[in-house]
Amino acid sequence: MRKQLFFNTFAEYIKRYKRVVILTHVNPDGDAIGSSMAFYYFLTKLGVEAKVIVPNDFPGFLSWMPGVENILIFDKNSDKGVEYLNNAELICYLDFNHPSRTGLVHNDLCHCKKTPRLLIDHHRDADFSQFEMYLSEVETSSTSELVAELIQYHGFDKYLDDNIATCLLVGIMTDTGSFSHSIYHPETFELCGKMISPTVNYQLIHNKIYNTFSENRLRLLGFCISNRMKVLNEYHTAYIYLSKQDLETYNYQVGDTEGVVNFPLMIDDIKMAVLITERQGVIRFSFRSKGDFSVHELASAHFNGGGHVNAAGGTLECSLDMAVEKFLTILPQYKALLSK
Ligand SMILES: [Mn+2]
Repeated sequence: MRKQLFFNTFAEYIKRYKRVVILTHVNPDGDAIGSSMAFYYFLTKLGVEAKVIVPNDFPGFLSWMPGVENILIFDKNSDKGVEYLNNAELICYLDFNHPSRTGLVHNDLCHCKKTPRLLIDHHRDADFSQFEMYLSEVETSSTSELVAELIQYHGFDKYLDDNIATCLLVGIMTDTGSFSHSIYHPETFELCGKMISPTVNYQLIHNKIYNTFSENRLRLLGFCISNRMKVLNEYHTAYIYLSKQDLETYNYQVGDTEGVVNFPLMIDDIKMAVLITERQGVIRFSFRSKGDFSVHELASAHFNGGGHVNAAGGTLECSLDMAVEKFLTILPQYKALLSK
């Protein structure tokens, strides 16, 4: 569906539904929470009753954001979550496009297959046949930017307030690494410029997101770089691996490894950075790249994942050692692309 058509028809469309659920992906990040909350506020202003569901808890650095106390965290309160899903007349997917990205919600989502779906997302490979309405733009910084555009279309003067602006700025800021990547057009900056105001202070928001580490989190970052980073100059690649034991040593809290994967890219000539983490029963991969090397291709071909050209994720069910081994085994086939 074309963007303009989505914008033109949205207000009339959404008012047909009385009970709407806004759902985002597992391990929600700044864009997931920011876009979902801004969309929630917008729907409320349009007179549409909405509930926001996240599959599991969000990291502490997002806990100050407006309205997040009303988010239903599914794995803490699944009875209520199931009730919301079953009562919903419309389910909106924000910042993901496949039900498998919803963790524990997935199963219950399958039970309400007949409920219409709406999509607002910037990830690849969406199957549009499952959506009644969709806004899917791969070449956009974030889902928050899409929600910002939607609200701007209906009139910032009428609908933008400090809560919405704050949520959207968090989403765009975090998905672009503070405006350092994934920006495809100048409108990203223009939109942000319009959302900053005397009462929406960008510097303050930035501080709340990035400068609120615990001591343990900063020490874990130092440990990752000093003790757990391997640089493979031949492949212009660096990776960091973390065992469960490592995480326990630093009293790991949700979100503590957020951003760690970006650090190896600070090395000149490193084109791909990888964070390999041992989690409950699975090994999680996080990929980042500079330039046109697609970590999405690599993650979807070998690690049951995907994402964007410069940022992707994946998982393997095996030991940490085997996961590292597997990564090292597939690397040679990308040597030419990484050397470009
Ligand atoms: Mn996003």
